[in-house]
Amino acid sequence: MTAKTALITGITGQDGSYLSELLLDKGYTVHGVVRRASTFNTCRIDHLYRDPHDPDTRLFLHYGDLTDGSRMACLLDQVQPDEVYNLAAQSHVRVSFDEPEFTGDTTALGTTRLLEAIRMTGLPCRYYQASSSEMFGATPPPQHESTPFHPRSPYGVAKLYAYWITRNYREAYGLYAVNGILFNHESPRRGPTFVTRKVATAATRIKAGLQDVLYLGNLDARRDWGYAAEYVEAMWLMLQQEDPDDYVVATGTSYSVRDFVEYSFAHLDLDWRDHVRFDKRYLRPAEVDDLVGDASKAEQVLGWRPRVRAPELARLMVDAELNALSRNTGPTVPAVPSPAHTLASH
Ligand code: NAP
Ligand code: G4F
Repeated sequence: MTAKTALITGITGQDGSYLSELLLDKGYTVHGVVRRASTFNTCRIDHLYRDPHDPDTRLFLHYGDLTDGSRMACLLDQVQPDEVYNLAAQSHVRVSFDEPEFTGDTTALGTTRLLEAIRMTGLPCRYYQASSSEMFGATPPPQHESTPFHPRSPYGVAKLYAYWITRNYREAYGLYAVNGILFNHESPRRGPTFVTRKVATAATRIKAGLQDVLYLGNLDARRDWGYAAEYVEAMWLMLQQEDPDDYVVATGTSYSVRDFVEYSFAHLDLDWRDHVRFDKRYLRPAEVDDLVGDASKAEQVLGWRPRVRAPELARLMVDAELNALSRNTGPTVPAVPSPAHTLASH
């Protein structure tokens, strides 16, 4: 157990929820940055909520936004974290073509705002940047730490800026700052418009007779899909090393979207060809055709290895959807008091 304190941006997202669980299990006090919304947006971390009046509470939430640098500086000063995990981003590749300016502001410049806030407050904290395999884009696989970048979306370009500004603050100011270059990682907590979750949800609803058809875009794209709950361990390990460095985190395997669809439907004894239809609205102006990560550096230095691969991931996600459907609730919405109520009283 540790008495360390961590600050997580993007705590309400898929990875933020798994990372919070991991750090709380390790004895950390965890502070999360939550965007103000007109509805509660904490469903992925509701199960971690404890009444803040309870002296044993170790999870605290604060309103903040990566587009507001002075707020980030205030929070750092208030929280005095040992470790900062920057997971916040406009993270949807297709949406980044519709909102390139917002994506750049949040995903690229938001990183500079946070790093600059760390530099200005002079905190001796360690910094994790959520970099992405989207930065490799058009460069053929396998992709590793020295593979040239060729992003194919405003999101990929914004993440590449964030990657380089992180390296720049490490080189220029001696900050302990690392890039985790994570390949696609999924889970039952994945956002509903990413392809794996969209498929798992729809296949389960089709099996239950609640819908007939699933509309998808490019089925030929290939991804290196891993399990999010395993990937947050790699994030933590990166910040426990003596020296800061950058690491690829991946399974080293590649499957097409079609493969993932087939595994998901077959798990329910369904033939996907009877239900999946094409809709061009889900195509991107430029596609990333094939991602396969070489994570041998992470294995050698961090001792990190993936266990779950796409076929098992598909089954795991469908099982979670079945379970949620039988309880008549989303898999990420447990019926416990919400930390959003604490925020709402601020
Ligand atoms: P996610 O589920 O989309 O979560 C993104 C988080 O960022 C949410 O908590 C979101 O808040 C928050 N956020 C968005 N804009 C913000 C802003 N302007 N200020 C503060 N917070 C903001 O993403 P994820 O899958 O957990 O991924 C975590 C990080 O890793 C992201 O940076 C993503 O780009 C990167 N990444 C993901 C993968 C992957 O396969 N999952 C792979 C490589 C890299 P709301 O809940 O309010 O929307
Ligand atoms: O699930 P996706 O939207 O994920 P994508 O674009 O690979 O991005 C994810 O992984 C990145 C890491 O490489 C992260 F950095 C990023 O934040 C995000 O988490 O799409 C996967 C593939 C694409 O090739 C897309 O064209 O699935 C294809 N696809 C086909 N039909 C679809 C659909 N994608 C979505 N979202 N919806 C469809 O209907």
